[in-house]
Amino acid sequence: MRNARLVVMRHGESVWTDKTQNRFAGWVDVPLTERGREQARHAGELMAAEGIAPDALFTSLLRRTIVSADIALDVLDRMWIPVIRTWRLNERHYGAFQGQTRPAMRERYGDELFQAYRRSFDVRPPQIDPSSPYFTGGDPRYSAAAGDALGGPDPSAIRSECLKDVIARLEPFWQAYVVPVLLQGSTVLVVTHGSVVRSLIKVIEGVSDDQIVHVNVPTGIPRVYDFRVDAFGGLQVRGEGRYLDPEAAEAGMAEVRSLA
Ligand code: DG2
Repeated sequence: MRNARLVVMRHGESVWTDKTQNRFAGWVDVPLTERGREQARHAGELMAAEGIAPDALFTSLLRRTIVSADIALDVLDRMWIPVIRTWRLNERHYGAFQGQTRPAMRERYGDELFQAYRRSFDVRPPQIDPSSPYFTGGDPRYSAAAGDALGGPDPSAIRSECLKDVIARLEPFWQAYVVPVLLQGSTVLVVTHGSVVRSLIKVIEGVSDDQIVHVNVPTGIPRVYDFRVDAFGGLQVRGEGRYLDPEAAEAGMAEVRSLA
């Protein structure tokens, strides 16, 4: 019987999750703040203290995950592990909210609708206009990914997503690329975004569509899942997911809630 381990982490604070900016990022490729870089270093230290040594890395195509992962792996002296980057681990496409401040969108749509756009399972924010400077449709990183063998939407045509859409585009990638590595008994590090971590929590922990609205994800704190590879070659999760620094995770969740 083999064991496997999955470590999922939202990137460190970005310049748009910083309170002074407080803008929706989605697919806009914003950098980390110095605090975000520090959070990533701390994430590496937390993993080192637990004896976690990732064998493989998965990130989105956005620099806030790429840089966070590099910083954490540098602390662990494991920058050499194989890496796959995919748009399927990108943040939820935030549609017309991309580049806008949270307070302005709350003001425009009212508390209830704003909360539904931000946290519901199946309500998409209004679509982004292709003429917007925050529309990423023409970006070469997405045209290169169009028409891959996994099916689903053409990423350069996506104009808004809800959590349900994220799960649908992530699932085939997960089955094809992440599960086989876990089945080898490896430790997999996935550095991604708030909505993708929420999607993984929902699927792995069986959180209902109604309850997932209450789940917020702190920046830069690794969340660990342990699995057993069963006799039929399936993955059985052992226990619940746990943040490596529960106190900092609680504070981070409260901070995310308070952004709006
Ligand atoms: C945030 C999530 O995602 O914002 O897209 O602005 O920082 O994990 O890439 P990130 C964004 P909220 O849904 O928490 O408002």
